[in-house]
Amino acid sequence: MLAVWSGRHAGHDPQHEVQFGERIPIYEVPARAEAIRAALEADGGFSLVGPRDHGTGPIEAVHDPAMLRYLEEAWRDWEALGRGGELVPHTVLHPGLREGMGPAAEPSTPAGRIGFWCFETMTPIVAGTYEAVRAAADVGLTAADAVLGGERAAYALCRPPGHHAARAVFGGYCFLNNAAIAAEHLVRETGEPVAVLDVDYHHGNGTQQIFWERGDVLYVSLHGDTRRAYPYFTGSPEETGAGRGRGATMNVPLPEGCSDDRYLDLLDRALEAVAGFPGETLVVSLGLDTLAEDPITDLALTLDVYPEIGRRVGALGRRTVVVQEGGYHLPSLGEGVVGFLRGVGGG
Ligand code: SP5
Ligand code: ZN
Repeated sequence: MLAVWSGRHAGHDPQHEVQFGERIPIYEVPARAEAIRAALEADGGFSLVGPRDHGTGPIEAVHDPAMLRYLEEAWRDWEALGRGGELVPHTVLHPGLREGMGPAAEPSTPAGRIGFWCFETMTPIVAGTYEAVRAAADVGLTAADAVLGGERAAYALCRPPGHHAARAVFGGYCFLNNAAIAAEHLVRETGEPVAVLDVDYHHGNGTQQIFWERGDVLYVSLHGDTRRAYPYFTGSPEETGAGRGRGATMNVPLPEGCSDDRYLDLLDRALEAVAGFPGETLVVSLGLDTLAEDPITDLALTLDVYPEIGRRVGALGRRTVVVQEGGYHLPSLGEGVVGFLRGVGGG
């Protein structure tokens, strides 16, 4: 199987995230991507290639161009103030602030701008962030090109991840929504509907928001029930899309301690929705943070289940782009990803 990756992810290397007012070591680290790459190489069944530069067009088809401009300028403008370290917001634009007064304009200072574009405190910007997020988007797009060129499946080792990034806001370790950018590229190139299946532990609020009113992109997600789990404000089963997108969003909340068997039963429901949706192209947002050992989540999946999840996804018979999202238990990441991909590929 073709696996696309870029070494430029390593420039996004913040040391901390701020959780509940505490500054703790960040979970989303470069070693994640290195562990996965090492496992793909050791396996021998993957050809690793670099990304092709797709420019800003496919990104701006999904995201507010002003947010992309902000990401490009953020670090330089912060440094120009004589600041360094890691750029994290100290205020964010809560909707209640301007209730009844119309939308805010983008502020012009670094302190104001980051709170305008970022929704939380766990997604710091550092010197290499912009290069890394542009590379991650290109990694996803290049994997999408591979299936457009006739590959049955391709893997995009994206880092930083993407599914929490919405059209005009970023957060959740995510800056640009690599899976949504790839999905939209596939819709435009094929003229056909595309399904997105999100198996990261967290609800892909960004992907859901981007395709909320789209009838030609299905979004189906299994995730820790957001009544207890991040990102808290989206992900309920009552959310099914709007306008032309009515019925093209499906959320399947998972209970705390969810076992392999229970997970596979719920996965089958999600896969039924994909099978009933037109089109022959699938994008999978793959997170390994569903694993029992993951340090930030609360399910009970074992490493043995990922090949079976992959096998059931592969049994849909659709050409498939697998995009890397989360997963924070470093010792298991490589085996989990390789197991899933071998399942998809029938290996
Ligand atoms: C892509 C992705 O997986 N993003 C995840 C972002 C989640 N970050 C916040 C999690 C806060 C939950 N608290 C965890 C407690 C750990 N003991
Ligand atoms: Zn996650």
